[in-house]
Amino acid sequence: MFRFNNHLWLMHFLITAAVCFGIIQNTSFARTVEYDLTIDYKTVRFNAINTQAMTVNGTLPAPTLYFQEGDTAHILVTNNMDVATSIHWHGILLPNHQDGVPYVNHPPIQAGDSHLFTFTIKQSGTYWYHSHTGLQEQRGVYGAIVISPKQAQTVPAPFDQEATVVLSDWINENPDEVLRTLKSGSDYYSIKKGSQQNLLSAIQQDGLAYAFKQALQRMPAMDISDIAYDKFLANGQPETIISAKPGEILKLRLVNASTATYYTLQFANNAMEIIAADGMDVEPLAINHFLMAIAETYTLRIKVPAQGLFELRATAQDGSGYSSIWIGSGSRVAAPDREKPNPYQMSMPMP
Ligand SMILES: [Cu+2]
Repeated sequence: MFRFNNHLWLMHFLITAAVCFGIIQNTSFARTVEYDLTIDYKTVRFNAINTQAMTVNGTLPAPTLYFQEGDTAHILVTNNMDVATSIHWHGILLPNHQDGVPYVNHPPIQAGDSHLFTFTIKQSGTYWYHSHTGLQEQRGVYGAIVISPKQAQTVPAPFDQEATVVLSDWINENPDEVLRTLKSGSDYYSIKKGSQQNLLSAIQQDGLAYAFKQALQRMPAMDISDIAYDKFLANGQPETIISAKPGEILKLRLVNASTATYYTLQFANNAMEIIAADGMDVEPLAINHFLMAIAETYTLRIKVPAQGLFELRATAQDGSGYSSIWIGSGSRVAAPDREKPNPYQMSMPMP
């Protein structure tokens, strides 16, 4: 009898403990993080002309969404435009029907409608989100997603601060018009950025043999980027500043949300370290410069080398322009200009 009572007491204790532990777990870990994202038109002026962008909550890029691994995301996307839209969560592990690609995962978000996305955050790192409808991404519907690991942390040692920069390309012309021009096979954009290929430029750039071979094969002139962009942007501006003291160590998350631009990243004349790529931590790699493809994310460890404002320059691969991230304080130390690629050597073997 005594033994039986003792057993019951033990059961009661274990159940109570399990329930309490569950409650504690719920309150300390399983947070629900809510975001309201409204997509609407906005007039912007990047290059002397007012043009119509599509923005999320009125900003370009869209607001950075912060989560912690284990959170439940509740993201309400409202479409205030007069055309359908969508948001795709790029690189996020989630159930297929939450992935946001119209006609693949669920119907588009129609004009005036809202859609609530709900999913559990199962990873950490740097990711991004963007419209998956028509050419809306080119118009400004993109933003970063930053997920911290499960252990609660703000800026982890040995970093003194953390920043996120979204790189993008901007053209004043309506992207649908751009696509029409490209499909017509016109030289319009190569003329606009001065990269058109003809007999004279072939002679000047030592590319006569290459141009002759291309002509024989009836191949049109190739360029690294088909489009002549009006501006390259870092967090929605040609340049952005991250204030830091000499010796400080910065964790810099980069997202390439461009539609058609790869960038070469170079930090003045200093080394930097890649510590994560596409959300995954990697063995730290010290590097002088690197090429960043469309839709990639990288996390860099950057030490402010001395007194000065040092330029981390993102140069478009075709050499047609760049955006700048200035890091530090004081007088400016620019990154060196990169040599423009020779369009007559693009099919040469790599050195
Ligand atoms: Cu994507």
